[in-house]
Amino acid sequence: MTPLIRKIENEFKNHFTDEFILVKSPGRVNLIGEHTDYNEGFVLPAAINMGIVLALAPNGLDKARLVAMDMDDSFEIDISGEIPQSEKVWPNYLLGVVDQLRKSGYSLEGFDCVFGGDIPIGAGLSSSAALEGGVLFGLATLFDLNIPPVEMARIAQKAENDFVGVQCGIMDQFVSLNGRAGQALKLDCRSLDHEYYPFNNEDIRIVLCDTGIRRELATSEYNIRRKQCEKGVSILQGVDPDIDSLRDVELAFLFRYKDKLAPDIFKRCKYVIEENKRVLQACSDLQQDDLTSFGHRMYQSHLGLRIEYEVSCKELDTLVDIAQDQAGVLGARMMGGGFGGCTINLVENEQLQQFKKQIKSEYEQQLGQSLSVYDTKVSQGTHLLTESELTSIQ
Ligand code: GAF
Repeated sequence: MTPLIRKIENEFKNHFTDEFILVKSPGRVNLIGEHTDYNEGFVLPAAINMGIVLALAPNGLDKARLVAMDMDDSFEIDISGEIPQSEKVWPNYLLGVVDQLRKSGYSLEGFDCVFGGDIPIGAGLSSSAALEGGVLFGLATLFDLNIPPVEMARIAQKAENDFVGVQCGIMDQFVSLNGRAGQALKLDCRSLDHEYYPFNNEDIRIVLCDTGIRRELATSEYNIRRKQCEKGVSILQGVDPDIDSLRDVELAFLFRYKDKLAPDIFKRCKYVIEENKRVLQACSDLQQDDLTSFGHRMYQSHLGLRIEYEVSCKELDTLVDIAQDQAGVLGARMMGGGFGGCTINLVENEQLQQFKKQIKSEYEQQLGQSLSVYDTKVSQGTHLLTESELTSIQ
């Protein structure tokens, strides 16, 4: 982060002025609770130390002037009227937020923004949510918008749904904005009630193994899974009209009406119902500091995603299989939408170096591909860079 912040500051001064605010907005891991957010279920993510840094200032014009430092690209647009989508992809993450803020009744003026980060793009670590949350938080600060935290998450999600055009749930934006250092966030994606659970055991590390695989399929299959879950709900509603989402369905009920559902719909529903339960049980594990049991649930989650929800792939399965045989690994699973990206692994500190070495070499040996491994920390959600964060880099 240190050189990154310096570069952002210099870049902002080169393009614009010497006065600006600096916002840090994190990526996220999801410990457990995958594909449950859009089913009004539970998730247990955490913000991480990899993220995006943004410098922002009002410019007194009716324009957004944007610089994407890592892409060596810039974009300028009049924001006094209706904002059109850009043909380039990256400006839409920022413009979508401006558009949503306006539609939610907040007024803002022109601004300049330079951003850059250290989150690998497309790895399932939510670089897009970090960018949306970062620009939203920055604009709320610049223009004193006073937006409650839960509404911030809704606005960022809506920017992605309506302007970027990705039908994601709310997990990524919510945790990027509201995460806390050393704590996992349990989110009820129906009510948006949330609680924090300690995740700061110094003997355990969160290690991400990045397959490097980025598949277009991820978006189309994501939308198909959403539809399949909706289909399951609509059939089950025929039996019990009080059912609003899979969150309301017990496993015994699902089995009772199995014959009404096509086999793939049944499997998707079963996975979501079981995964919701796992999240609640995993939260109890954290309260009891039982990371061994927590880790087992991660393996079960992966199995469900692989066999029943069918969003895994050879590379992710290989990584989980290798991890499972390693000393000091408590749990491992694919993370995020699936079909590529990362696995998340809970690894004992003492075995960390050995784990990294072994998983890289076995993965390369089995699949002939190289593997990137990131050792992450559970960190604070989107915030203004503090004096101490800035002085520590003088
Ligand atoms: C992606 C989406 F953006 C999230 O909302 C969530 O659905 C996740 O996939 C799967 O759990 O990250």
